[in-house]
Amino acid sequence: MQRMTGGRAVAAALKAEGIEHVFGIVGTHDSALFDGVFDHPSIRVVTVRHEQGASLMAAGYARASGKIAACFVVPGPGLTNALTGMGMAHSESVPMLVFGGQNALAQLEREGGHFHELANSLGVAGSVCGYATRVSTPNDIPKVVREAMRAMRCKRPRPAYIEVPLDVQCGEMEVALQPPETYSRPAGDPASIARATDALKSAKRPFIFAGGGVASPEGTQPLVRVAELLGAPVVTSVFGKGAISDRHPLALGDGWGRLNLYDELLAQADLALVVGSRIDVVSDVNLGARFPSRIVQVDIDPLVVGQRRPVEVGIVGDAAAVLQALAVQLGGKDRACWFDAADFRRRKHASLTERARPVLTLVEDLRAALPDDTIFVNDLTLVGYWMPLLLETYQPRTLIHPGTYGTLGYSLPAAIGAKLACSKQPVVSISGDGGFLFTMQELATARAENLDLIVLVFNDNAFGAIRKYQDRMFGGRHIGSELVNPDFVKLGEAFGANSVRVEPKDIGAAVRRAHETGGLWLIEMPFAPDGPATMVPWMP
Ligand SMILES: Cc1ncc(C[n+]2csc(CCOP(=O)(O)OP(=O)(O)O)c2C)c(N)n1
Ligand SMILES: [Mg+2]
Repeated sequence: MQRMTGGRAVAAALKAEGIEHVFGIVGTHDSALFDGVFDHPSIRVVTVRHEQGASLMAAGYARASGKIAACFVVPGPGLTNALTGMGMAHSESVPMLVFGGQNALAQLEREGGHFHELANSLGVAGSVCGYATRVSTPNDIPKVVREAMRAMRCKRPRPAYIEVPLDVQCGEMEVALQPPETYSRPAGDPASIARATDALKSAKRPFIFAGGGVASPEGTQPLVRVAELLGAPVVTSVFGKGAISDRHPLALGDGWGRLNLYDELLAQADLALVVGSRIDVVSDVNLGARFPSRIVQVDIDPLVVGQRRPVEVGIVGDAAAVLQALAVQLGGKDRACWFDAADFRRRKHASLTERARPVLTLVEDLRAALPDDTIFVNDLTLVGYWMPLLLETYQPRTLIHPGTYGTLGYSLPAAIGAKLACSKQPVVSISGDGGFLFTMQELATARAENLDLIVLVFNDNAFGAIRKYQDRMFGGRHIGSELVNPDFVKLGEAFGANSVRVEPKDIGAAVRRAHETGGLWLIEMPFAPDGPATMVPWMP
């Protein structure tokens, strides 16, 4: 037991859990939290320029590394500003630990006109969290942080929210810290694993659909092993991109099959092994309806197993652990692949060249100019929509595509978070002119943190994807979709970024130079590609 304030108890618990970054903004109602980390050199405080930036940074941080960052926000507007990034993390199944300030305990649960008052703040935060609670003494804090860590580490990851009232932040008492704990996730029930093994062995033409749950360094090796043992081609969801290297002979790429490229595979396959994917609207646009009737599904979340399609065998467990067990059970020699993956890749490339030449060239130039471990972070922009289909990736977590919550303005803050988590890897943010202006003030954060970061802004002076949507759905009646923009080069310069405007043909040279020089770069390009097929599933 040690005597300390609630603010210091939060810091001690963060240190004990190995948390290294806090994103946030100080105010009267969270200053004691910030003060608590003052004496902890292992915890870096990153001051953001809007709380949406804090939570989006924490989301990008977790997507890029699997690590958990914390956020400190004031109640009321600080929390509601942060909710967008928390909603994003919820839809992406990534963790973050958000601490919200709150008025003193005696001032709660009545409309007292108190500063930053927000009715039902726990319900508000809880709607985008897997865990949300309020503490009532400093000594509650380590226990509650431990519960939140277990919720994030042992189940499907989701944001966690802990509310710390002012009198708890500032009050002192004896606090018991928690003993260290190794978090573990369920490894799957052996009987189900045995049944899945039999089903997989009986399939003649199996394929694997790998989602975000496999896109980790731990998931890659057993995924590849199972694919080789089965001779099964591997399609990934946008979130599973990189789970298998695009250089592997069994890799067919991202299955957001907007060009119906995968029809042939799906028509022939007799069993799908679906791992770590809820087969959601983003991964499902065309592919979903045509899965074979035999499905073996593995997921950490019992609600996801069988949610979209009936399954022959469902296994609730950590994707990497279950794949590891399946690899052992399958044993034996590698099977030859029943599908001509190399020929498929050639035909896919030819079809994409025909459909999307300008954007394909641009994406290939980008790829060639930067190292294999570069992390690309997309926004909801036309180039971004193409990226999962066109960009080759060689390791997990190197293409971060926004989750189904679909927050415009995601890319820059998420890229900052990714860079802070993975400082040795180059990071590229990809935005349109519209999305960039949602969160561009975080260039100040990137500067303050001295980050090497490449920010690409594709400028068509429009909410281009929506303008195209208006073309198709509303006979070209453009309303609200055309934009009057600032001068992006001057804007970047004002933030201290190296800022240039280049033509798309020069993108390779521009990013190579930015990468070699280091520092913060804003590269604007006039570019307005056609989008891939619609993102709206009900569209006729
Ligand atoms: C918070 C939020 N508001 C609105 C939208 C709707 N929306 C989706 S894409 C888009 C246009 C994005 O424009 P831009 O960033 O310039 O990219 P472009 O489509 O022009 O390539 C809009 C307004 C959204 N996804 N998120
Ligand atoms: Mg635009």
